[in-house]
Amino acid sequence: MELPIYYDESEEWSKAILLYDSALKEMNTKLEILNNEFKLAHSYNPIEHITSRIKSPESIAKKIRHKNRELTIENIVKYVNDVAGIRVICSFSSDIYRIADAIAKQNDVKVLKVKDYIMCPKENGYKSYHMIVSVPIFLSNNVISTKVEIQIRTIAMDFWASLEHKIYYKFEGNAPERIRNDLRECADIISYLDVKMKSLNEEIQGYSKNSLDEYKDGLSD
Ligand code: 0O2
Repeated sequence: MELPIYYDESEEWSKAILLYDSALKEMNTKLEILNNEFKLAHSYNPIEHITSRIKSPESIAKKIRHKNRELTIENIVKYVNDVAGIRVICSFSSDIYRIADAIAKQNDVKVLKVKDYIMCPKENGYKSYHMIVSVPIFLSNNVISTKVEIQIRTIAMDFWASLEHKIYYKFEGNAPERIRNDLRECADIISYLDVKMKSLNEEIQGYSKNSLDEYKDGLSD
């Protein structure tokens, strides 16, 4: 990993990366367990898929500069909350809060910050639920609390965010007004789609085995 930091700090940086990587592993396991438990209880997977990443050195350096901080490991650990990032993609919007609550309730997880861009979407239309948490990482001689950013969103929100991200980079943050308006319109369509899909799913879940059999009998009459 090439980060323009002082050469004599590189061992320290390797240790930081080990901690971030371990924190991602911990969170991945926690989320997988929750997904399996929900599947057993509700017969469907609330989590569609999970991705995780360690932030690129360029991106870390850019964020530190943006925060007007000197590029030191101490500042990165203190001020860059998303060096370790995990993205949880859910099928339905109701699953987002279920997952977030279940994570927040775990004794070893400390919620440091929440940004609910679903209740309060960004001006551009961005929707997602963000949590900064810390988890303990057990090393041979000590335990170190390590930060992870968790982004939780629906498939539809993720679809929108990936296109917006591409557009943002293509135009270096200055997309033409017509494109920005179209994106906001798409954000509204996506919100409508999420509401519709959620109520359809609730309706399907409402069918018990008996009422399904009655429905099928009615079709064959
Ligand atoms: P990348 O390349 O995805 O890593 P903080 O110090 O935590 O309070 P920060 O990091 O600005 O401040 O917090 P915020 O708003 O929670 O944003 C963190 C991440 O959310 C971003 O990381 C993006 O991944 C995502 N995000 C936030 N706003 C938008 C948006 O308008 N559009 C899209 N597509 N994604 C967004 P990075 O580091 O900016 O980028």
